[in-house]
Amino acid sequence: MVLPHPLPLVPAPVSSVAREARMPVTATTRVLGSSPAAAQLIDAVERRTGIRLPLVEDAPADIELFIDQDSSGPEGYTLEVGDRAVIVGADEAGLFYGVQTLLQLLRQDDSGWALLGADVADSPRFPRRGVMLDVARHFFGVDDVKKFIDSTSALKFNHLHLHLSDDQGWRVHIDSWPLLTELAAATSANGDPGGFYTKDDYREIVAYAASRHMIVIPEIDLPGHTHAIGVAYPELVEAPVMNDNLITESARLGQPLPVAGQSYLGWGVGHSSVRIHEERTYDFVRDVVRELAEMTPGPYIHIGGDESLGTPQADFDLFAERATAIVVEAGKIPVAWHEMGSAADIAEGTVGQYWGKTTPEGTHAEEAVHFVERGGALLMSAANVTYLDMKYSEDFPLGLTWAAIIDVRSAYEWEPTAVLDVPDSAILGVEAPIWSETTRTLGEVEQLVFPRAAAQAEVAWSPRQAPERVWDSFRVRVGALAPLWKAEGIDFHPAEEIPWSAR
Ligand code: TNX
Repeated sequence: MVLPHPLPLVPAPVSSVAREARMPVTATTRVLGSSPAAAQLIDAVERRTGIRLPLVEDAPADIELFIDQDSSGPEGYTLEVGDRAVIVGADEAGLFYGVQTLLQLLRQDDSGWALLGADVADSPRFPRRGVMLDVARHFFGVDDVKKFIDSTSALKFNHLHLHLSDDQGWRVHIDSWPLLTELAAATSANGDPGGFYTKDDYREIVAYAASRHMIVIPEIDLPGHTHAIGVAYPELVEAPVMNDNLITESARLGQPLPVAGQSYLGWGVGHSSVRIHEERTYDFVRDVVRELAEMTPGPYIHIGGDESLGTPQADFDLFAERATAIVVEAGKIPVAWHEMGSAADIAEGTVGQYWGKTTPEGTHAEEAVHFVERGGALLMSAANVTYLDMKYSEDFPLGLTWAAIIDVRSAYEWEPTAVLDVPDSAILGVEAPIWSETTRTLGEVEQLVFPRAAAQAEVAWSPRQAPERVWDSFRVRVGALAPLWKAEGIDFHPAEEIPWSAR
């Protein structure tokens, strides 16, 4: 067998050396390990090959999984595949990631299924590697979200940001404000059906994500992107404020303009705001944040902050200060889109999410830097490279174009510490958002997400200086994920830039 070079691993590990021999995988290949990762390995191998590997309780086994806290840093693992395969995780997450790497080494050739021989030592570059799913513009049910968790955690993403509210709908039940889901959840963009998560649904997503080592970050977008709140509670929001772009784009797309108190079916932005000088608004924010915090074990609550185009600057800043303080009072770390960095007294420690371009425009950079001045840190979601809802090419049927047309290579070739003038230690990591204006089904989401999420996974995980961390290597390695994605039923886009492998 010709040794594939480099090994078909994405994200590229810290170090990996191919061995000559391959290890056959058959129905007698025994798995030893008491961690949930062992059962996850067995299930994934069965989905891929049809072979159900036996789980044994005593050595010797052919594939062994165990934890040794001293073996590598947090989330790290080592993996050897020779006559036997051994995965040693530094923790449960590391073991899970070792399993994901093992699954990428599993290949079929003329003599059957086998693991490519390898020595791998690995741990992440950035602690925070995220994806965001917009369930507000189009709603995605619990099963869709679970599938999204499976497919992205396999690339070693460890945070799932859920964009739970926007002008088009409110997607999570809040006991103290029940009309949100009763009156403002039924529709999506274009008048498509909506939906919402009950508290049990939300808890089910959080638990499922945790079983794949993903932390859920819930976002309630404020003070703009709040038209839906006004459908349920008109007294909380201002009348819609039109802007030129909204008017021309709505006309071009044949979409209606927002009307106070009625569900908004277009996807224009910047027209809505909660009432910043009403105390009742802060009662609302406090209740929502409290209820979300109660069912969110992760440390973060995202309170939005983007594109409040109709909100006077001083009001916006006042709101940013009060809303981030409310999150801190609820015992959570606030996360906000970078615009909230305009507020001098934004709560200390707030994490800013930068969505400007890799060459910052306007006031974006100074707003982002202010989070660091306030003892916070930054999450990089540069729109012209990480936005998964941008089209791959002008004629791609799904997606938008405002930030850029993003082919796989441009999604891959950027450096998160080179965008803003802050110390490298202020960059927590990378998040790749998928906004859902144009995607109605999870399959459509997947076409935009795969393969570009794999590019962001590598940017966030792999060492900057790794020899494989170059496009010519990445395109071959990501092409080798095709058989895995097909086995998992992921509707990836077979981009022409990538040499896709059959097996
Ligand atoms: C901008 S960037 C938005 C979203 C849209 C997205 C579409 C940011 C924080 N907000 O409201 O859905 O563009 O690409």
